[in-house]
Amino acid sequence: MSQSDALFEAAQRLIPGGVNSPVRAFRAVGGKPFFVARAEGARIWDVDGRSYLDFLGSWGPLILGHAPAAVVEAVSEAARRGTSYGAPTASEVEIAEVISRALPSIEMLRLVSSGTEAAMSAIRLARGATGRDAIVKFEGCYHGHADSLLVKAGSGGATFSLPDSAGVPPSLAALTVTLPFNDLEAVRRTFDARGSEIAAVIVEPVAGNMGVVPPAPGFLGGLRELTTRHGALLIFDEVITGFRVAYGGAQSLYGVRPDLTCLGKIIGGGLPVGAYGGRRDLMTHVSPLGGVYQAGTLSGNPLAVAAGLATLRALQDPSAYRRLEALGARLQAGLEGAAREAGVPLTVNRVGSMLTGFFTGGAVTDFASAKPSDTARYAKFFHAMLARGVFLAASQFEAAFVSLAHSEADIDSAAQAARQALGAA
Ligand code: KE4
Repeated sequence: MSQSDALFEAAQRLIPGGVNSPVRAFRAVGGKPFFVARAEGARIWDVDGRSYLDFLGSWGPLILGHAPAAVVEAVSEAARRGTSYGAPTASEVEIAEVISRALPSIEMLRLVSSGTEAAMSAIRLARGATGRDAIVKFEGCYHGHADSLLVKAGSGGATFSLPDSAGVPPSLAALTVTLPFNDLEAVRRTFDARGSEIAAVIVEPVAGNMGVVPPAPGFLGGLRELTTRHGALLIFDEVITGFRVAYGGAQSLYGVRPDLTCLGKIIGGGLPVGAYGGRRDLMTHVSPLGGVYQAGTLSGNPLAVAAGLATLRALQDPSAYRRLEALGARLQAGLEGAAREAGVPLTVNRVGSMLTGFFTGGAVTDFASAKPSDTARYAKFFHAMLARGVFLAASQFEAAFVSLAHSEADIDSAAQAARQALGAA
């Protein structure tokens, strides 16, 4: 028995599914997860000594790759001064300044410890600031596991949603409307019918959680216009896209200014950090200034902030995003070429260094067009790539990520592995 299998057996006795986050259990692709021994740069090693080129990057945070020297040094140095104080530190002011300068829509922000906390808090703030209860989200977009966001489209258009998890009260789910991503007409109809009840629209400006789906031209601008007209707030969930698709996030790439933004992943550099922020007149509703309560023992944790600051500083290098774009484009071309040679239908959606290869022939512009993807084919591809030393997301409906630690040779190796995995070589 491999070390990974032995660890997985032990883990399953104590941890649901043997993992601390469901998607790590490989349920969507079959097989058993490998257990990680260490990682460095673009590579990750399992406990049985096998190594893989890593295109998961911990689901997004590791835009610099694994264990970048600047991050390791910053965290080590911070740890020597203590790991948590429950009292404010200079580094929290510094990262707030860095984030606010990068995303000017964020005039004020609060650090939390996960993307879930960021989205949950932004929703509560939107409800508290507007005095309204209804929320609009989009099918296939994921904003963490807060009750109001674990919902699925109800039957028939703009009716309110149903719980998408046991334990979510139908009465709470009913306060969320779930609409098709990129369908501005559906949003318009919903506002015409219920505009005065809607506190906010929350959207991944580039969807990553149905696989990568870019916004249709005019979609984000249309959301901005509709929410403003009806007195609702526009929340961009940039937990993935923040500092990923551009230093200023998707809001800088598409030129649409949200009222509130959720951040996570990259701003923690691989340690637990989330943030929500936006218009000052909204953020002043947050405790202790206003009546919207939110708190956290480890919010702004000095080690996590040190990792985040070191990461954001590295991304201030103007060549960083040109390189991420070039590497992302190279990987997309490699995957498309492999599929073409093998005669396999593959639609690759990409924004910068985040991309998804959907095993379908048609365009993928929302969850309805993503769902017909051949998930069995993806599972086979995932394991064939793993066997060739390439680690992708363990689900068709997730994103792959390229980091600044990947070389052109790494990208070409992955493309060659894809040609073999798809039977083209
Ligand atoms: P966390 O609570 O997992 O830090 O963030 C929740 C979240 C919020 N918003 C967006 C757009 C997100 O993508 C996420 C989390 N992403 C998932 C996978 N795409 C994290 C992986 C996991 O659940 O283990």
